[in-house]
Amino acid sequence: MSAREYDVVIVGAGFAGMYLLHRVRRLGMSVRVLEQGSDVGGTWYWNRYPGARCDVESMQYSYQFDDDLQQEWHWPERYSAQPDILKYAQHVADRFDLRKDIDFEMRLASAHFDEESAIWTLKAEDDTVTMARFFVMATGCLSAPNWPKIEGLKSFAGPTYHTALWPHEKVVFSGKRVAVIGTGSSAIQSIPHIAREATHLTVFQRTPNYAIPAHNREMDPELEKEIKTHYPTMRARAKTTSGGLDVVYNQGSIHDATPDERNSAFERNWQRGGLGFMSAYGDLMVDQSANEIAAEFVRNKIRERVKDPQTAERLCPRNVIGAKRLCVDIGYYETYNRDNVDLVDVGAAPIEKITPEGVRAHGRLYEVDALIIATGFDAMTGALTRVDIRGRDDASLAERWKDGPSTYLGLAMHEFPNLFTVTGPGSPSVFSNMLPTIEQHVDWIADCLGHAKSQGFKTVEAEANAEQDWWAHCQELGNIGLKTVTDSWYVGANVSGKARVFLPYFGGIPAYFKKCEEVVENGYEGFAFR
Ligand code: NA7
Repeated sequence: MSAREYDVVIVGAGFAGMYLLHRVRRLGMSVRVLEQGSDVGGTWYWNRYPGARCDVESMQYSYQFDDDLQQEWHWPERYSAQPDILKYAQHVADRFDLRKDIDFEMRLASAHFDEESAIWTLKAEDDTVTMARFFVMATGCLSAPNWPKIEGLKSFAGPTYHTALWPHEKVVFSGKRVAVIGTGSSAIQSIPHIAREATHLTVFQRTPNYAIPAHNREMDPELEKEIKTHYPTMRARAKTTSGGLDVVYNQGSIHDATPDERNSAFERNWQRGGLGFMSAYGDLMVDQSANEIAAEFVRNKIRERVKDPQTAERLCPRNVIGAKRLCVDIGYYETYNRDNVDLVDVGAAPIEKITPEGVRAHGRLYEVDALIIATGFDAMTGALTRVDIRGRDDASLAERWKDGPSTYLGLAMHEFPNLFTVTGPGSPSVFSNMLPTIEQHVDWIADCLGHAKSQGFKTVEAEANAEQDWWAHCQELGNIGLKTVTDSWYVGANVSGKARVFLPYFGGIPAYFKKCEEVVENGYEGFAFR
C-alpha cells in the first residue's frame, strides 16, 4: 500500500484518541486515527471480563467538553459496568461521526522521525504506511497486558484468558474448575462472578489487596437531575481536589482525633464507598502510623465479612493502604464464604509451574479446566515502549527508557519532536479521575498544534533541561510520603525486569493544571518551536 499523509496521526481510539480527533478536526488539520481494536473504547473495548466496571462514579467519569452530551447521556448505575461505558464511547463516536477517520484493526509497529522533512513515518503491523507531521500516542496508561513469567504457561491444555484481552463472545464457566492468578482490581471484580458460575474456583494470591465496597446501585434520578443542573460547578469543584474527584478531603491529622472520631470518619467513608476512602485525614499517605490506623480499620471489615478466621487473615493486606491503587469491590470478600472457592497463597513460595492439567504450587497440582490470568499491565510505559519509536538521530524511545522514562509534563520528550503523549508518565493520569485529565491533555495538545499551525512552525520539541527538571520534580514528589514504599505498578515493580521509577506525577491536579497553563502563558516555556 502506498503511504498516506496527514497533518496529525493519533494512535488509539479510546477516550483520549476520540476527543483528540474531534479537536484536531476543528483546527482544520487533516487527521487519521490508528486503532488496534475493531471499534472505539480503548480500555473499555478490551477489558470485557465478567464484572468489569469503572471505580470512579459515572457522573464524574465522563466527558465534559460538550454540555449537550453530558446532559443527554443517562448512566444506568452509580459505577457503570463495562458494557455501559463502551456504549457511551460508541454513542460519542456516532454523535461526532468519528469512525470515518479511524482505521480499525490497525496496530502500530514502528514510528520513525525524519529530521530533514520533519515527518513521522508510521508503519502498522499489516505494513500500512502513514506519514504525519504530528504524531500523538493516545494509547492509555493501562493497556499493555502484563503476562506473568511462570514456567509452562503456554502448556496449559484448557483455555487461558487474560482479563485485559477478554474474548468478545460470552465465556461459559458453568461445569468448570477455574483458576484465577492475581488478586488486583480485575481479579477482585471478576472473582465473585466466576465463583457464582464455576463448579470450583481456586484463587492464587501473591499479595492481598485493600478493597472498599462500591455500594453500587441504580442511578438515583433525583441525584442525576441535581448533578446535571449544576454540572459545571461540580466539574469545577472536582478540579480543585488533588485527584480531580468531587470528594471532600479532610486535611486534618488523624492524631488530633479521638478513637471514636476516627472510627466515625472511616465508617462514613466506608458507607459512602469507593476510592474516596482515604480522604478521611490529610496524613494517611505521609505518616506510617496514621496509615496503619486506616489499614487496620479495613482489615477489621475484612474480618467481619469473611467467616473463616484463617482465610480472613490471609486476605488481610499488611502493606501500606493506598500505596497501591485501592480496589473497589462488590461482594469480593464474601465470595470466600462459598464452599466452591479456595484461596492459595503464592506470596512466600511462588507458583512453581503451569502444566497441561493446571497450576502447581506448594508441591501440589491444582487441576483446572480454565485459567484466568489477572496480572495487570505494563502500566504507563508499556504501550509506548512496545512500539519501535525513533526520534531524532534514530534515538529509540524504548532504549532511552530502559532505566525508566522521563518526559516534560507527561506530554512530550526531548529528541522526539512533534510526538505527544496523552496522560504519559510524569502527568497526574492514574492518580486522578482519568476522563477530565484526558480532556485537559487533549485540549493542551490541540492548542499547541493550533499554535504551531498558525505560526507556521514545522516542529515542536521539549527542551532537554525542561524535561530533566520536570522529571526530577516528579521523582521528588513521588518520594514524599508512602507512595513508593510498596511494590506496585506505580513504580513499575509489577513487571519483571522493569526499572523501579515513580511513574505518575503526584503533585495533584490543581498544581499540574496550573503548571500547564503557565507554560503556555510563558510562550510555551520549555518547548522549542522551529
Ligand atoms: P494489578 O492491580 O497490577 O494486579 C495484578 C495482580 O496479579 C496482583 O495481585 C499481582 O500480585 C498478581 N500477579 C502478578 N504476577 C503474578 C505472578 N507471577 N504470580 C501470582 N500473582 C501475580 O492489575 P489489575 O488488572 O487487577 O488492575 C490494574 C488497574 O486497572 C487497577 O489498579 C485499576 O486502576 C484498574 P502482586 O500484587 O504484584 O504481588
